[in-house]
Amino acid sequence: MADSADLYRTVRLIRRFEQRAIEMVRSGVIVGGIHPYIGEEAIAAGVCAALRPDDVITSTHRGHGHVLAKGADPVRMLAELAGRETGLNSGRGGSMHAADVGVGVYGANAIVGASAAIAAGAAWSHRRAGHDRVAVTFFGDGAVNQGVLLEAMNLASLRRLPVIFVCENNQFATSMRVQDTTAGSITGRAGAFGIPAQSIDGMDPETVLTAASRAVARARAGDGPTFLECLTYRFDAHHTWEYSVRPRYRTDEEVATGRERDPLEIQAARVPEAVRARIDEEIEDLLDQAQRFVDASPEPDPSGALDFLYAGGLRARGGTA
Ligand SMILES: Cc1ncc(C[n+]2csc(CCOP(=O)(O)OP(=O)(O)O)c2C)c(N)n1
Repeated sequence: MADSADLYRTVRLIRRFEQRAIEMVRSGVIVGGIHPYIGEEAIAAGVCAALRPDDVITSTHRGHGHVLAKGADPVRMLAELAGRETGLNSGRGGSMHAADVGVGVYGANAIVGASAAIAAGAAWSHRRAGHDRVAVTFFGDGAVNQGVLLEAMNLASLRRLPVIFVCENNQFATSMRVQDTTAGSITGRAGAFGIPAQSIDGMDPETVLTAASRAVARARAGDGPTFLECLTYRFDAHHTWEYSVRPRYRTDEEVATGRERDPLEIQAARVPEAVRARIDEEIEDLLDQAQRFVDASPEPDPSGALDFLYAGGLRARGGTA
């Protein structure tokens, strides 16, 4: 079981990774921008701490935190964001489609809600193979009205699949407030399928870990899915594109209030200062190493742009096959 220092390490790694990635967006090393996970780190850290290495997750467009918390290499993840050959997916996945099957990351996913069906499928295959591996799917409040998520919940409940549905309710889908998009309640959707659901404080890593551990135990025992609505707040932009466009969908005062409870500070208060200092230093060293790795890594060769698209291979136009 993860202790307080382990959780602090994960929250801190995600926070600093995201801050470095934002700097690299600003300097043009990461092209196309990112969806920062700053403020929501407790959810990835707490849920993934409840999992075994052979359990799997599926993620979202805001997925860096999930990928890191499940154990992907931050160095190769940063190279992936920068589109380098040395990245987790040879630079082809990028920010919104990073995957690392070896550590159970069955992909971030830019299609809102879609990764739930992948998690349900993974859980079903585990069950059929006689394994007790669990699948977690992360998604935002914006996904709760997507048909594919509701279909995945129905299937998971019907077949008692070992899936945990983790809704990261940060109160916004891009610039739309959840109360302007969602009739009824989020947990009520799970109730309609007979899935036990709980609304929890998604800013506290230990609260998330406790709830996720219960859900994992239930899934592993064959008792089926659980739904966790984690109440959280996005501290930064929906997407780094907002830095230049500056849409006004929430006031500065509202953001300041939302940032008052910071998962990093909540977890830091539980860890002795000397331990924190050592962890912080290790993370800065690791991220320095990651940035040097990115700088030294080649850009992909354009002639390979179509590699990996089809199992049978496909050549660029003008090719011979
Ligand atoms: C099916 C689909 N519709 C629309 C979009 C465009 N889109 C990208 S992110 C986003 C908002 C998602 O909000 P939420 O699920 O709450 O996640 P958050 O961004 O708050 O983490 C939308 C609508 C998309 N990627 N996929």
